[in-house]
Amino acid sequence: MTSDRAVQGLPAGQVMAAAQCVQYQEGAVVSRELARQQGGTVTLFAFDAGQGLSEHTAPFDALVHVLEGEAEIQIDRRPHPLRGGDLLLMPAHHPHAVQARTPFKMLLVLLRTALMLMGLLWGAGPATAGETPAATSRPIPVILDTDIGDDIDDTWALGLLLRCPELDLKLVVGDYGRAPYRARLLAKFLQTAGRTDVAVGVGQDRDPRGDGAQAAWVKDYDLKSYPGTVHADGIGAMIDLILGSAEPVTLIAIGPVPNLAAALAREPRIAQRARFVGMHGSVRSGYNGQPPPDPEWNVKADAASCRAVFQAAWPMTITPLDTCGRVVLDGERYQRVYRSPDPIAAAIRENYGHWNVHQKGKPETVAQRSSTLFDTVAVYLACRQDFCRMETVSLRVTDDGFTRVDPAGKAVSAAMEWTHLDGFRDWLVKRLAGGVPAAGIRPASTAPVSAGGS
Ligand SMILES: [Ca+2]
Repeated sequence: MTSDRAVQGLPAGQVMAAAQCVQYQEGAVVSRELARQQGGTVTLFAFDAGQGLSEHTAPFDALVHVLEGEAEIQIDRRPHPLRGGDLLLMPAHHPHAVQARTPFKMLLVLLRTALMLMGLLWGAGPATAGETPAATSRPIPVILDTDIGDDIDDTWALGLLLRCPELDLKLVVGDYGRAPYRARLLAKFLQTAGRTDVAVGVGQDRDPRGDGAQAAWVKDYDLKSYPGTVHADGIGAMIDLILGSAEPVTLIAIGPVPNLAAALAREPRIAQRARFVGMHGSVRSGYNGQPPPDPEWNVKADAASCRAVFQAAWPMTITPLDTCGRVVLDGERYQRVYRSPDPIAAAIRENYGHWNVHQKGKPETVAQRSSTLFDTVAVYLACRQDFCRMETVSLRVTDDGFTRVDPAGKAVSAAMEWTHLDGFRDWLVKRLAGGVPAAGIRPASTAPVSAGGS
């Protein structure tokens, strides 16, 4: 349901106490979006004492109005103490971080300029409530670290990533063993998608386990035939790309993370130059969508590596099972992808078929519905976060693969629940069915359009 009013959830013509519109939650950052228009958003935040938002950069100006409490906001690492009544402008493209000294509430006004343009140009359609492209005018450089070839959702996530013009995929690296098999899958998929500009990195193979469920799709594919670059040392390629990039790289991780732990051990400086977005953990809900949490596979498979990644200084955003475990496509939405002539959709469909045979699934399933598409949510979070409620939670990785809430743990921004799951499904389908040009194919003109023109 969409309202014509840009301001959701507030009665019109009624005076409200701003600070009463959002409530504190122990050990958490709670946010409530009050308004969303093409020109920007207005959001209320309530931070418990000690909570914060780790350093990040936004492509637009943001105005903070403190309602109550005390906080420190850093802009370009320079601290600014703030208390109730204060205003502060956080300029676009300058890294900033928020830390609550006491329980603290603020109103945040994001001022977009020509950002909507991108969604319109790329056929994403006009924004509806809960759907505004959080796209930057320049695509974000991305590395994908993936255990593609085990569960099938990595293949869907790679297809989605190639359909996100907000993201500029530079390098894909297979993680968690089966290195030659994963590299061949990645190379053939990229070649099929016409994206051989993307480099393939071979991950470490300390636990070779042969081929997996999609082996039939690459049985005749020779990695030497890939027209693009293949890095035998995928970990070194990640390090070089992160340290050599003029702007921060987004690392999207959708599998167990031994490569990333190895990269951090080899070159700790990468944590200062990249942000991590991952499909990891289980905070309140487990695999069945209910409490208690479970040891999630990407954490449990190599908890020591995951802990090293959580201890690094980079800002982290995750989709735990709480949100990603709920994404399945079926019905008309699924049919739009299943029947699409788009080469990426076709490659996903073929791989899903091979995977289903290997898993001894019912043959008719492939024509009816997807499996759970956990990893697609990490790709989504790398470019926008408006269909779910984000919460800053402090998490500790345990030896048995849990991500436990612990004030001494790593503060991560986690997608804790869907506010508009159908909106996400529609967005996913629109991209996977081929409604948006592949990233890397630019429209003829990307000249800025005045805000009034869109
Ligand atoms: Ca995966």
